[in-house]
Amino acid sequence: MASAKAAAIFIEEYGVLLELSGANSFRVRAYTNAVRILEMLETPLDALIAAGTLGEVKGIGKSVGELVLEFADTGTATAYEELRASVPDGLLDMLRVPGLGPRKIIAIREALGIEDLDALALACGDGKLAELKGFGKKTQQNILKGIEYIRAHQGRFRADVARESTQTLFDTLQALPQTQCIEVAGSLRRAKETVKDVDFVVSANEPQVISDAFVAHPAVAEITAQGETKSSVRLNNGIQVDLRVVTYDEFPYILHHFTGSKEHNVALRARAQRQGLKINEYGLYRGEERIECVDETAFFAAMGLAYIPPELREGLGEIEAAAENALPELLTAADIRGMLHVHSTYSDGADSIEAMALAVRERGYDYLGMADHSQAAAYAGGLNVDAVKRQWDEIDRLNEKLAPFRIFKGIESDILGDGSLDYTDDILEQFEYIVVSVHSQFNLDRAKMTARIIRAIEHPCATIVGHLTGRLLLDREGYDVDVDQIIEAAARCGVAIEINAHPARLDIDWRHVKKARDHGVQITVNTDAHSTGGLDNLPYGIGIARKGWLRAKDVPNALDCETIATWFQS
Ligand code: DGT
Ligand code: CA
Ligand code: ZN
Repeated sequence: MASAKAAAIFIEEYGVLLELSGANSFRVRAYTNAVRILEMLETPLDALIAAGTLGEVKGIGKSVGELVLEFADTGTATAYEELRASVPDGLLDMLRVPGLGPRKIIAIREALGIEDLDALALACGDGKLAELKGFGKKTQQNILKGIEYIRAHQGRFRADVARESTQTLFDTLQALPQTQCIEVAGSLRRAKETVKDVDFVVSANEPQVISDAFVAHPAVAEITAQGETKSSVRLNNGIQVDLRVVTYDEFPYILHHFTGSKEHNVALRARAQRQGLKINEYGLYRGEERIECVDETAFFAAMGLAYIPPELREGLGEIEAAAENALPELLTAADIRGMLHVHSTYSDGADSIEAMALAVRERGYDYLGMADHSQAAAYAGGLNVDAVKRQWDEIDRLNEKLAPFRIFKGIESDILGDGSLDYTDDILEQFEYIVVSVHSQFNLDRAKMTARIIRAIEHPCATIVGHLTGRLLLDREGYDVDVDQIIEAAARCGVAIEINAHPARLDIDWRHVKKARDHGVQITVNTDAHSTGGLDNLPYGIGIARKGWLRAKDVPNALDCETIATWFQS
């Protein structure tokens, strides 16, 4: 069994591999087209397979149909595996460089014999790439920048990758009868956007049982350290997991220690010292005597501090605030009342407006803000004015049907090169809210990019700035923009900034969120869902909101339906 989405991703990968292997573009196009068909299937894929009618779907064809069947059955396909084995790994690494697609990679390989990032970086350094037809100096410079970015972030993982790939290992340890307490610690517990490794802390009477189960787990590819209380393993995707097993009494101290951050720990130790106390991994001491703490709350209280949520433990003033009992009451997932910035099949989403609305309602929210792509976004099926009007009609019908649930008529308007928005004002004025985002011309210099976004913010119809820097974590640096000036403009114009909850974005960066909040800027937490499944990315956005010290009152989509409708109008 397989979802149409999984099959579409599989066929898309197959098409990319085929193109990298030098197949002609006519053959490749059959797969690219099939991807779109799979994404838009009206009948569930499983039903088509069960009925044996997949091959009859227009645009699928025999070879794609066979690949999908084998994929649905086994999770892969022989033809795919053979093709994958014939393409050098280095060519796939090159795909991660922004601006390099299969066609350009093939051209580089043919002209210069380059098959990996190192050789590509050398060729850029020597100016060889700029001499190729269709490349030029500017492209060469951008490719080199892209390679440097990838190298600088090697060995780190996105939070969602870390979380999902370690989940079964965690569940296995949690289910052991010998396990008393277990938590994920480290940067993942602090809701960092990327992590170097994952840290588990466990308390148990028989530590060896826990350690044995840990290293014997089927997800483990390599054991890098093995002991009764300390072990480390590497999983198949390369991520390292560290395990510490302690006694029940020691658990709160070790949990705190391995949650970090290092900066927080150092600051807390200094404070403890001033109070005549001493902290180490295993306890909190006055002289030789350990001060007993049943949990982290008691641990902080013993130092005269309010409980500090893990997301705030970055050594950025949280200890001082806890001492004055001035920590914010942080936003929680339960505070969120509606989902803004959601896509549908009108542009590049995989699900209909109704399917998205039902999925949002099912998850317990009161409203949905549609925000499909605008007309300039041809690559993403952006809506021309006719499509916009059809969508408005459909939303009116759905609102009657689904009341009191409410769908707001919004758009994700491209910010054009000069900072103007993507429809005439008479159309823009009819949307209930507008997300403004940059999706083109990423390479403007800092001053031009900043002015461009500020001009969009100053448009009276702008409501929210989408994914402020356009970064793709570990893959693409954000465009160069003066965030302080953007925050100032957003505050002045009453425009909100989004935290894009997609785990590849988490943009605006949490390091800027508190500053925005302190300037009075409202911050929406948006999933930017392109399918119903995308709605489940919300927790990553909540984590970033909490890291940015946000309270429910700072977040417009924590407002109820009527109140946010009023906020849209203001
Ligand atoms: P990362 O790099 O994403 O793995 O980030 P963390 O924070 O998970 O760092 P990690 O795994 O090296 O260490 C986990 C925690 O252990 C860290 O947040 C705080 C604590 N820790 C590690 N090294 C030190 C240190 O030198 N001093 C203190 N006070 N604490 C440390
Ligand atoms: Ca870690
Ligand atoms: Zn966007």
